[in-house]
Amino acid sequence: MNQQLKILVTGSSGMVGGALVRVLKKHSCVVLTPTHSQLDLRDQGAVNRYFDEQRPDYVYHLAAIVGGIHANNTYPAKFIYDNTMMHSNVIQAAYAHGVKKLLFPGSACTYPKLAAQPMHESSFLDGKVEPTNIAYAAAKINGIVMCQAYRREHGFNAIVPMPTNAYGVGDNFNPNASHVIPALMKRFHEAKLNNSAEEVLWGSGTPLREFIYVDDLADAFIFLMEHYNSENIINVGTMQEISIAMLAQEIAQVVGYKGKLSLDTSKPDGAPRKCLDSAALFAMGWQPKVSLQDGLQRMYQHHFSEAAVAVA
Ligand code: GFB
Repeated sequence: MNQQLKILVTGSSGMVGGALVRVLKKHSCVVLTPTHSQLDLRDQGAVNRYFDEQRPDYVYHLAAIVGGIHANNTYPAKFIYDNTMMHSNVIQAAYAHGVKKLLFPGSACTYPKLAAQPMHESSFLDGKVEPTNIAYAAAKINGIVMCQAYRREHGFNAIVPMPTNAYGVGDNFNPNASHVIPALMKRFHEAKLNNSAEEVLWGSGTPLREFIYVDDLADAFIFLMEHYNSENIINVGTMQEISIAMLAQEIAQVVGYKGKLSLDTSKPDGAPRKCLDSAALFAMGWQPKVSLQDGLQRMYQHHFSEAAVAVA
């Protein structure tokens, strides 16, 4: 990427945006990273003024209200309103200001709950989504279709990678909002410190999930920004799946928690299985580099090692 290019990354304080900015800053380009207090992306006038002043060449629209199964279920209005407003304003402003290309991530949860596994891109809009995250999925579907519509009507180069569940350094550890990996890592760490004999997992432990380490996801986004130009959505995953019960054991091992694991089946399972078919991306020459075990180790070291805790 050459020196003059201006790249706008919305959501740079989030896990994925943060990882992307760390990589982009190694390139010689200007990276724009407005914070929420500097630019409220839900405000159309403010977004237009920002694009008037900054004139970015490329946009990664990564700002989003995200959360685990509990947050999705509890705050559906916030998930649908904030996300729809943010991407509508950013996509329209990017098109209207002559941005060369925009990347908008969809989500694995926009695929039908009972889609054939692994989920191929052709499953999109082919059935009902998982009800616990319907508001988030509806917002993402709106953004995906908007990218496709702007390409068809205006020739605007907007691309949509469909990431699987991401985790890693910079994740959200708030128990009311977190996804399964940060939630269990924090609980098991505290259980280890408190010598707790038993920790509880939500649900049946049987759902299957695929996880991508955040640095791999950022790497895939940059790869697609450089090499992909199509209205077709494209999956970004690892094609490795694991049950929640097995995942809990892996996390317990990384943390060093040796107590018992039990199940709270009154909590929702969500989708029974969510693995993406990422063959199209792999055929382009991209592959993930970080194994689940390595990613969990990196994340635990960063957030919970003695040195990390001393700094916090
Ligand atoms: O990561 P998670 O919250 O989201 O839950 P989804 C994954 C699985 O882990 C579910 C189980 O079956 C949970 O019941 N689980 C077990 C736990 N223990 C825990 C725990 O302590 N905390 C959490 N959070 N889960 C998300 C969507 O679905 O997928 C988002 O809610 C987003 O919208 C994301 O799309 C990619 O994988 O079920």
